[in-house]
Amino acid sequence: MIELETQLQNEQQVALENLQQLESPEALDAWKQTYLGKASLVMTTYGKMGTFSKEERPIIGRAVNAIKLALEAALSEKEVLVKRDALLKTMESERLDVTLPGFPVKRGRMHPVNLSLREIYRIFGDMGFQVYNSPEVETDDMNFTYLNIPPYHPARDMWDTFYTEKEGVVLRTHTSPGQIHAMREYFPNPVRVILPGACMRYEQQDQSHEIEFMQFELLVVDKGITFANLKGTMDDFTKRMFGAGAYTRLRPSHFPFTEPSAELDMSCIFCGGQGCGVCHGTGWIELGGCGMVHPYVLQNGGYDPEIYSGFAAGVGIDRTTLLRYQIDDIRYLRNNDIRFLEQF
Ligand code: FA5
Repeated sequence: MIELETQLQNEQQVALENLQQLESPEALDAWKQTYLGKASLVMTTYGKMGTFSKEERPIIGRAVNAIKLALEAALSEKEVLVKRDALLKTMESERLDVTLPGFPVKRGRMHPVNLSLREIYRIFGDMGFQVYNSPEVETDDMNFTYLNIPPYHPARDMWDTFYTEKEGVVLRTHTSPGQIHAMREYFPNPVRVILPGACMRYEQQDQSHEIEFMQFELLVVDKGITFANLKGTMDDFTKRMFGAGAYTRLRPSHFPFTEPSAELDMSCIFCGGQGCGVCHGTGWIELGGCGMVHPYVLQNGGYDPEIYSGFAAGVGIDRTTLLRYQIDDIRYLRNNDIRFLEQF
């Protein structure tokens, strides 16, 4: 018994001495295994308790309990120290200087077409127009038939249409179908809306033609709307957008959904109307189509053409952007070149 007690005391001394040398959590685990694990002297002594005499048992029991507690206490104290040292080491090796300047975050910016669109909203907002969004994928009826372009009518050839595999569904070729949506929603109230959005045409791409481009449509319907309202509104818009020096003219034209119809031209802002490369020597730049809403279209929107009249216009926003920023090729707008986009 004396021998076991001495053994236990030696064990404690050796264990505590060893513990002082250890520096890593892994070494502490191994130490725990050796001195407090199943095969350790402490734990095997517990296992043999039944073999000791009645007198020996309390003496050995007390001794082994005291050693176990001492080893456990020493271990947890050491664990705290090892953890703290490890933390200090990583703080030292992975030093982070929070006062260093960070990497600048690259900021995006508005696309020039959206910059133009915002300006257009602002101008027409001033005049009391509301923005009305309508679908980019349309039915054949909305894109054509209700706009007075019946099936198989040659007027459909004015637009190079993307037909989808679904019978009667097309990608809208212009924002004009929005006229029908807006009228049906507003009826019987007056309409004064701007309809912006993407249009798609199967066209040969060149300096001024894209397959996908933006238009905005204007639609005003009320009692007593005249051609003078159309002219005044478009002239005001042009001056506000391109400067007071820009003047306009309406050139007779044809659209199936307006009667009479016109093209809106603006005096060339690059040469002051003298004639230059941009206006092909004519002194005029075309902005879009317009006219008085055709009675058939008014009817399709729900309005009685005997009581109501209205005007509509459709202007290309991409081409407006080219003029505004003096960009010479429409294809720059969508080829996503950061060197181009950064300039706005
Ligand atoms: C129309 O699309 C008519 N819906 C406009 C209209 C509305 C007339 C209301 C009367 C009343 P047009 O096909 O001319 O018209 O197109 C109008 C404008 O869209 C053009 O002046 C041009 O600025 C722009 N545009 C047309 N095709 C393209 C294209 N492929 N790429 C870029 N812009 C285009």
